[in-house]
Amino acid sequence: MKLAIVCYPTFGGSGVVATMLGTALAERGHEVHFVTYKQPVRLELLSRNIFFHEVNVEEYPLFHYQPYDLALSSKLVNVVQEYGIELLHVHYAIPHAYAGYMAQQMLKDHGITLPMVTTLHGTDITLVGNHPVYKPSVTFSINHSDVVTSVSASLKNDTIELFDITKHIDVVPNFIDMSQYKTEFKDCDRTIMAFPQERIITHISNMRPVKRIMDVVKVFEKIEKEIPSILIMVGDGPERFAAEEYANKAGLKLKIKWVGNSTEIDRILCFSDLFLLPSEKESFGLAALEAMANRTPVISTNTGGLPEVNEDGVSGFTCSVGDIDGMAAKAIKILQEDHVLDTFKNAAFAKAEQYDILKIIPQYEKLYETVLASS
Ligand code: GMT
Repeated sequence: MKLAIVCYPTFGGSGVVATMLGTALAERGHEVHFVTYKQPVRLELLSRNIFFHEVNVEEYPLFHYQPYDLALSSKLVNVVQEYGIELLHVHYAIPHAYAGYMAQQMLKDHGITLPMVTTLHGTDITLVGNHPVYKPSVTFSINHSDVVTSVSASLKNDTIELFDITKHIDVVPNFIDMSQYKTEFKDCDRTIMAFPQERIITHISNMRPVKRIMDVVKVFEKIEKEIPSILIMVGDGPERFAAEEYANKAGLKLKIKWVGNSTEIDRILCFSDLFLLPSEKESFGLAALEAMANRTPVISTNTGGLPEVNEDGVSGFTCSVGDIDGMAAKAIKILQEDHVLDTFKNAAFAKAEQYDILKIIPQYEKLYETVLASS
């Protein structure tokens, strides 16, 4: 089938999921057109089935805010007509589902019916979409999508609780391509980062307030007092400066490596012993899944969809938001002895296998087929 995928092209989880989905669909023979304002960071264009269409927003002095949703819906109308697109899959409701709905309406004037699948990712529901400024538009675009999916059962419940939803929501969890993790990385050399006696702890995020990266540093501060270890902080964002400043004052300058945004996530995770994700809210926690696929156990909070991904006492532990002592104690329990760490590493990998792309992609394909058959 020919489908258009709309997503954010940045380092956020929704863009990563959309890119992995589109790439996997292209490998399975579908023609996939990405429509967004920049080439998605993880998108490799070298496939005869993958196309990228850039949305350009014309700057005009009259506009205080440039109308991206207008430019996106116009681009969709053009791409759909030019390439004979049969289905639209938008990732992250704001403003993608809204722009998609507008494109659907415009295409009707050309005699074209374009079914739209909307995937809810998290902050489009729990943080941003829920704000009164956006709520009516988000509610409308969810209710007027042909199919709605959410990445966890928890996010589905949040959506039903927070919005006046008349549409059925299918839970299709995020996924990972486990075939990439069945063999050891040849260059997975931990000695480039740490001394042999040190454990390697990692955190990856966009370092927005919801990620609570100060908690990461504070948990690490406690672990480091008991177990020789280093912390690798991957990503960048508004909370980084304060956390870095705190860490330096706490005497952790040489123990924490702030590496910024990275395209080498798997390379870093493959030599990590523990992943910390103390988020305030997380609809799924894709970074935790990536860690687990790399045999890295996870200490996370028990909020949102995290307990669905990180099984407490199996792939790691889950604690209450802000429970720094609890998270540090559980981390020490995992890291103290090699045989315990090995058990958690193996269990984390086994849990990640439940989310193998081969199990999830057919769920999307089935939804596509059903909606195409009924439109
Ligand atoms: O919070 C982020 O890292 C970005 C955000 C996004 O939409 O790009 O992530 C959300 O979607 C991810 C992919 O489905 C989920 O794994 C994240 O849990 C979710 N973030 C939140 O709910 C805070």
